Amino acid sequence: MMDTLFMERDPYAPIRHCYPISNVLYHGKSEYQDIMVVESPHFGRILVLDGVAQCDEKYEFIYHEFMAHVPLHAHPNPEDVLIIGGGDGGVLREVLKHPEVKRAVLVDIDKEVIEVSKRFLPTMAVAFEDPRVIVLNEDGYKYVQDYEGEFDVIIVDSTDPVGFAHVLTTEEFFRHVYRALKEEGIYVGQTESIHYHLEIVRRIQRSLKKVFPVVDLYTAVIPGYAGYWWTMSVGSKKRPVREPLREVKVQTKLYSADMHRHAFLPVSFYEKLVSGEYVF
Ligand code: AG3
Repeated sequence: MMDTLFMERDPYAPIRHCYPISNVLYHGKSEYQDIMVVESPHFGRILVLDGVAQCDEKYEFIYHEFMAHVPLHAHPNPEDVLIIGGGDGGVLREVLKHPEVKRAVLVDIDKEVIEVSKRFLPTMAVAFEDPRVIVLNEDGYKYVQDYEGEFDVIIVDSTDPVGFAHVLTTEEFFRHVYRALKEEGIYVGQTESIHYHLEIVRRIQRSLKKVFPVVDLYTAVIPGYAGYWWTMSVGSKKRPVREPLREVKVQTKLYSADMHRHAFLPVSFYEKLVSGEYVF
């Protein structure tokens, strides 16, 4: 029997992931993007936006745990959290595991991503009804501009920083983020893979360094993203972020205090990577 194949269309990766799939559960177009949910025997359900895989049921926990728990444990008391993007609900689910969090605002421009995720990704979209959650379907770039000293942690869980999400990785945007953060605030964003997208990683790190006194980078291996060795960039207003500040009490599959430390690259390699000295 022939497999049905689903080919990713990630225009910025030099390879194309091709998934044997058993089903296309949903395919539609929102005002902003093409939305698809396909079913793979290995990965489970995969959310695909504009042809690029965003998360899959099997490995989403790795990405979502590291996006949420690293900044939340590097902060002494994260009460107010802003998530930009993240309409599938995976980061939100992890953020709400922290009892310190009093308010989690999720701003995703595309409400159809949230609706499709509630229908087809029930293990990710589990936390939208939590009373601490405020969901807004607005432009995250504009939203942050209205706030000053409002959030402890801002997590940008966007699509790739090309196309309409590009503005979420500019120096101007980071200046708005800096202003919207409280005194000890921390920003984290997903910033692509080391080998296939190094120029993007470098550009974002340079922009962050113009705005935040503490800038760092950590990584996690994400089996569903082309390039696998995925980066998360951090900007912190006050403290270094390499050590968890609080005891890890949340239930996770992979994140732990040791994994937090391990996620950060050795400083010597990190510097080579972002300075341009690391070539391959
Ligand atoms: N957001 C970032 C996905 C990046 C995938 N990029 C790629 N495969 N080239 C994921 C949303 C999950 N909450």
